Amino acid sequence: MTQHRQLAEELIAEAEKWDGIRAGIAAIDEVLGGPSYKAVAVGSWQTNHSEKTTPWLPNARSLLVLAMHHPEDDPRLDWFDRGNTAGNRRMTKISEELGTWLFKTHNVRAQPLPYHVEKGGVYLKDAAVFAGLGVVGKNNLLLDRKWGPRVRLRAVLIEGRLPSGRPPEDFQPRQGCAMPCRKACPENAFGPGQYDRPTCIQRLNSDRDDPIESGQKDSEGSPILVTDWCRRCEFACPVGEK
Ligand code: B12
Repeated sequence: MTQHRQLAEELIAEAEKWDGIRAGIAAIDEVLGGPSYKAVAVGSWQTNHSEKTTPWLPNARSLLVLAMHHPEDDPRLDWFDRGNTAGNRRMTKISEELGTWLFKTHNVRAQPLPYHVEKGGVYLKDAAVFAGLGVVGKNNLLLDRKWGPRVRLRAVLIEGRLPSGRPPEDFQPRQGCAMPCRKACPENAFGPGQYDRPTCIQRLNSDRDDPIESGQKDSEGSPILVTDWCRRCEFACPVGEK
């Protein structure tokens, strides 16, 4: 086994020690040449996500891609509160700890990337496909081999070039799919035959305008309100564990 292959395997194993995490390696060049970078995004999505833009680590050629299980019965991971979600905070912590481990054990640098592409992140579904974690389904979501669409994704830049995964050929959930996601969408965002971004944005904007009570109170005793984003196209999908 080459040194690089061994490092990649150790890094993936270290990431998968965390509960509910699957990991893979993608080549940056493949991700930057992927379909999302070629697509023209219609409709504008504004967020107040609190993240800093940082320049990319020089000489990084690989991405560690993390998929975190986001079960249906733990909606809190997705609740948007004070500039972030609990799920994103957990993934940032895991990414940082893996970066520290990699430097300490192998003297290789790593850089956790922001969530948003505009702030220096990458298109994460493409990254997950090229890392071999799954495929993009009819609901326009990454279908992880184990958990289907019920995952949240993150990427960490890795110095140097590690051997990467491949889009899985033996996992083809799209074949013969009856597309229940398309009927489940409350906005009929798949009405035109494929995912319509402006229609979906409309729905998520209305979720934001209509926050729910989190069950927690702030220091003054007032209920903390959070955004509970729509997940119907995830929940309707028969692929993977709930
Ligand atoms: C902006 C954004 C939004 C916007 C716009 C979404 C959009 N798709 O355009 C809004 C707010 C509407 C939104 C909605 C949702 N989002 Co969103 N979103 C993002 C974000 C930040 C960027 C996505 C983007 O702009 N893509 C570019 C547009 C042009 O392309 P696209 O529609 O995604 O389609 C591309 C891919 O499907 C890809 N693709 C298709 N087939 C194939 C095949 C191969 C081989 C490859 C390599 C690629 C590929 O190419 C398409 C373009 O041609 C990502 C995080 C990130 N950094 O990637 C999260 C992300 C995609 N969202 C996520 C989620 C969960 C959601 C929602 C369910 C809401 C929620 N509860 O969070 C819905 C689902 C909508 C849907 N069915 O697609 C998750 C997806 C997890 C997963 N399993 O895939 C991500 C990865 C964030 C995360 N927390 O992990 N989102």
